[in-house]
Amino acid sequence: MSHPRKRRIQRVLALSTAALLSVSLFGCASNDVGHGGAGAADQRRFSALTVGHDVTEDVSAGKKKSKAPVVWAHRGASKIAPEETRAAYEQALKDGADVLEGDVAQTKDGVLIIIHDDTLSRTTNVEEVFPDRSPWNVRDFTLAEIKQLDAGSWWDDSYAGEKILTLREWIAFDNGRAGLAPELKRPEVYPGIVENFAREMRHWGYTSGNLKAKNGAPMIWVQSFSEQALKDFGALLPDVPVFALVSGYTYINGTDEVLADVATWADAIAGNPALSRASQVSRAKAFGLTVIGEVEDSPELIEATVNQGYDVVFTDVPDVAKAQLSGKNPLPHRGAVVIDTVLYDPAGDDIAAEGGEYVALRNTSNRAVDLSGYTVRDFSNNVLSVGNGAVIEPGSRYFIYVGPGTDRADAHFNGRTAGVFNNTVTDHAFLYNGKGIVDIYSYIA
Ligand SMILES: [Ca+2]
Ligand SMILES: [Ca+2]
Repeated sequence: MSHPRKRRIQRVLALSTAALLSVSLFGCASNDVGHGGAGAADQRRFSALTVGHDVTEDVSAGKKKSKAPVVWAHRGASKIAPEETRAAYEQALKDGADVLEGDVAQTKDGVLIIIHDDTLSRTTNVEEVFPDRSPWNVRDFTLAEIKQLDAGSWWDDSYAGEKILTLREWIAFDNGRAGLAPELKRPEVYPGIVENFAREMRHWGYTSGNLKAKNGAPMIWVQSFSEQALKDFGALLPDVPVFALVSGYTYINGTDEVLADVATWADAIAGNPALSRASQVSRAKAFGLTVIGEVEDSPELIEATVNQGYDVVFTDVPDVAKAQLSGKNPLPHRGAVVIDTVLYDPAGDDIAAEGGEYVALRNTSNRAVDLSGYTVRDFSNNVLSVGNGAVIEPGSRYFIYVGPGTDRADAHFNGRTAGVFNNTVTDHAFLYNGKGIVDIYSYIA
């Protein structure tokens, strides 16, 4: 019995050698989304199969059409509401996300739940509720204990009472409205997670790449950083498309041999649009792989992702991505104050008295702006305050330091003891006022 993925790659190799195979050979093929190839001669099939839907870019200018990438909401709308809660996923649906992403972990009593970190500390009040249970690893708590935790207050008091969802609650909540992209966490941490998860997929009937959500997106993509987990899962449910997260630039920057190998056991690879080039994206597609961007959040980086030809925009801010893709204003709350720069890797230590990491804001107007109510968050949702009563002068900059120091007319110090901005690959900073996100700054370290 031939493995579907192996069959797929054989087809793709045949395509690349037999230069001009009739498009119609594949054009009306089955809708096996997850195994969609994308050789140059295979474009029509790819368009029909991969995710995409046509958007009209400019009707008045003459019905110019192009395929829009699918938008995956990373941990839900995770820069508006607490990540991986019902609130974040509800917001993502409201924002038009095609696919909801969530991380699958396993409780002490073997229940699959949706949480990103290996510990409960960052995104719940576990340290208050269970003060003696350090280091608060997810795997050391039962579901009943985890359900006692508040998974919303850490983000904002208005989300108090949000709970960590079980995988079943997550799937039932979605109810097929959007596609789902569950990420399997490491089997070394959660023994048996792959088999447990495969049982759940069978329970829901999510056993095929042919399934579509009500919004037209592929119903199910399974992803993992663990190659072994994906191979083991593929052996159990070979028709469910899998996405190899491993090292977002490795595969797309790999040799032809590397891509040919990964295509035998995975249907999609990640790329980092801040580092990749369009030719690398198209090359990976020629191996039959769907190419998914690493998390991209600023309108500029989302635009780059689209222009490089990625199949999926994977983002914390599905509202921004959807607006950017449809030619609307991606940041409708944007005002006079913007993020000018992020000093993520200062000379010397990241944290130093009166120095170190900072975010510089810039006032693009000719009037002073009161910064009351403004905050900055980093990619990991650490919050930086701007300082009570701070004012940014006309045309001037104002510095938000991460570490300790004495506030000045043009600077506020947050007194943190560790840096928050990544010194490697891509990272993002978000500026909020009372209305929402007013600017997003993505950088390549
Ligand atoms: Ca994830
Ligand atoms: Ca740093």
